[in-house]
Amino acid sequence: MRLRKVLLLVVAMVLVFAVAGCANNAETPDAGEQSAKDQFKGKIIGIDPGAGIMQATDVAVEQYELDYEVIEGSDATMAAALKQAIDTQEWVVVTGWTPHWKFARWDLKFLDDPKKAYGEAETINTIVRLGLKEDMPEVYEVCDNFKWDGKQIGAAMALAEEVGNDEEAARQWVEENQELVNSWLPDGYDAAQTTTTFDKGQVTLLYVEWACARAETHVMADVLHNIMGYKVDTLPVGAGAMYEGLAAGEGDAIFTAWLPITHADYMAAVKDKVEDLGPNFEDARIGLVVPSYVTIDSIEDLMK
Ligand code: PBE
Repeated sequence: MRLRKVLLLVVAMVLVFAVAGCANNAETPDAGEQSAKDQFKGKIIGIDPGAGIMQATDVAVEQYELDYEVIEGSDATMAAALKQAIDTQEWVVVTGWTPHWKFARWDLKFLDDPKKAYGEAETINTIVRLGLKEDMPEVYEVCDNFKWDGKQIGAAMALAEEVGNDEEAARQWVEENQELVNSWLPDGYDAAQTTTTFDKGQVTLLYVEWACARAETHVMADVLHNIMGYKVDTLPVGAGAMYEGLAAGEGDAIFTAWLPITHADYMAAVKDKVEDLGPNFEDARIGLVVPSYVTIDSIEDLMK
């Protein structure tokens, strides 16, 4: 009797597991039936918390009622997450912007933003400390003249990725773009001629480790150093420290002021203590970016 009971129990248990297993299988939908949120694993891959795009993402989460976790990281971790997902053809949604080399490397698209949580196209401006014009007129002049387009900054960013060293990549880019660099240089300088004496003074450039800012800053550092003969420090900091440092006179220039939207708060806090030299790049844009194979097209679809 006892043995039969045990056997029955075993059979019953096997049956229960089998049924549960079947039920489980039946409940797992095909990839096509999964919600967008499931496919994205409920995550938006973000960057450094100080970036304006992260504040804009908080606005987007609220406006579109997105039940997603925004993951903090950096430009580099965001690009790595993008690469990993694309390698395995999985869905991924990242905080993205242009200019950025990722659009040249992969097929990507911005999700439509009908509520304009990320604003519209804006410019990247050069901002200098007060007094630079009087103290270092040539530095002021080249900063004021600095301006390039998507192809030019795109090539500089691509070189940095390829070479793996921002300084070397900037040197190479400047050598390959002498005509444009000459249009920025004050009288008496020639992009074809580098110097070996660095006796013109010390210039400090503040930036954040965003691909575009790295390219802008190192190209200008190369021009100021190797062509114009200044000692140049390039200091990577957080976004807040970049603006505060410039306002406090700890830095001479920044080339990555996204205005009027993305850095509106940072700029408002220092606007009387710095000088805005205007755009060095037109048509910058931030938003949410996905690989083109992702079958949704709008931020509104993230909750579908
Ligand atoms: N970015 C790149 C920055 C500005 C430059 C878009 C990541 C930001 O969001 O603040």
